[in-house]
Amino acid sequence: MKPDLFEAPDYYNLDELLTDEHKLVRDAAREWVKRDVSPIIEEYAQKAEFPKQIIGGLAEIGAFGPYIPMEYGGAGLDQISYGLIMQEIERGDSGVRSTASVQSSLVMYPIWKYGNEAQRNKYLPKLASGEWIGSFGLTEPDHGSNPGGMTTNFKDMGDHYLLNGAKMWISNAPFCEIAVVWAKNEEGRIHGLIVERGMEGFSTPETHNKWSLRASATGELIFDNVKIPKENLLPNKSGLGAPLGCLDSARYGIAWGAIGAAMDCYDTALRYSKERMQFGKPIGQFQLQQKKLAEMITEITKAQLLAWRLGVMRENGTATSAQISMAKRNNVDMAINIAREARQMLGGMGITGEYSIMRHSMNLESVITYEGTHDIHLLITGLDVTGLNAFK
Ligand code: TGC
Ligand code: FAD
Repeated sequence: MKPDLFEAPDYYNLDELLTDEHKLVRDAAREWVKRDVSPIIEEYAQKAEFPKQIIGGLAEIGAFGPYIPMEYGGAGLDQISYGLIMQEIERGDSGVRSTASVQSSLVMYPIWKYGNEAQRNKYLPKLASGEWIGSFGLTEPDHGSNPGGMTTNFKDMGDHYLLNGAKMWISNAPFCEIAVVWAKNEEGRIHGLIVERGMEGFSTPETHNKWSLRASATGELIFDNVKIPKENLLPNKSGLGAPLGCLDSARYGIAWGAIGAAMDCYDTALRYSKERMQFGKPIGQFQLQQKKLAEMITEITKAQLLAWRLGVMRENGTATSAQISMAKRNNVDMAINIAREARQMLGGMGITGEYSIMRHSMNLESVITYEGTHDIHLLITGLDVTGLNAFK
């Protein structure tokens, strides 16, 4: 793979909206990605393996629980810093950002928000340091966009719960130490349970043959009469709103992360357009190529503004779930379109692993599907503006 020469576009001087702390956090993550991710990521994507050696670095840049209080081992940062870290990591690879998103927003967040003090103290510091990696089990083979239909269930056996069912498409599953699993009790109410590796009847087979997110490990979570200690139930929130609340946090991070992937594609195509000569000129001198680049930087700038404003609203507690859906949907769509255009600008070279664009393009096919598909987020916006529910 070519050396990482990335220079971040900032067409509207958005750095002026950031504090010194935001810039420090972002620059540290950017440097780490250049040093520890870019040189190895293509090889790991090619061999379809998560590079476990970067887990310590992810913890050091604050990617595991950026906004979780420091008393639990988190970085104690604000929502903009969290977004900027996700942007920088996904600039390197969406699969690496996936690992950080799941750990922070889908595992640490529910333990922090819905767990008790004993659970916070037991799990959060080890998750923040990367000693333990977690996964989040919501999707099932027959229930993806409609998680409320889940059939995974647990029964109260007096001194423990008995968990049965299966989750599919679970990031980090093959090597997770713990899983936050959503299951129905005997009354059909959804609760979160912490399942630990080693519990009898719990297995995590890996999903193979993915063309997308190849540097992220995906798998199943299978529960065959797993005995769950009662203290592993998250006590402070139940119902579908509990997992959906975690998704709000992760979707917000993805809205930033997708900008990173788009910036990397744009920056690569811009540099290539000045170097690649055809018909005696750099291809960047042709109007058709300039149109592509001009549209890319316009869309990136709009996405940056959307994410920044959403971050301000997340920080002051006023962002709605529907506003998060809009940003996730818009920014991932923006990134996937830019990846496609940038790939074309590199001609044949664009399909090789010499450049990051094709990998981003394939990764974004997962990002546009997980955490709520492109169409589901459109329907959430539709419901919000009309008051009419297309899901019922
Ligand atoms: P609905 O009746 O609308 O809502 C049920 C309850 O949930 C509340 N709620 C929310 N609460 C918090 N945050 C949100 N975003 C919420 N959205 C809804 C709602 O108020 C209600 O509460 P209550 O108290 O009245 O019961 O639910 P529905 O069954 O009609 O479904 C709505 C729908 C389709 C929007 C929702 O289920 C959905 O978002 N589906 C998409 C599923 C999804 O996003 N799955 C993601 C799985 S995790 C994943 O992909 C991780 S990838 C990670 C990586 O690698 O980066
Ligand atoms: P389906 O729900 O079957 O949807 C199929 C198509 O139908 C989609 O285009 C969808 O938009 C459309 N559709 C569905 N309902 C409607 C409707 N009402 N109106 C119009 N169109 C509709 N899940 C987890 O729980 N944890 C994870 O860590 C996780 N990681 C993932 C990692 C990867 C790489 C991938 C690919 C997925 C991951 N997922 C995870 C699952 C992901 O959230 C689901 O794939 C996603 O929610 C869609 O569910 P589905 O694949 O079952 O598609």
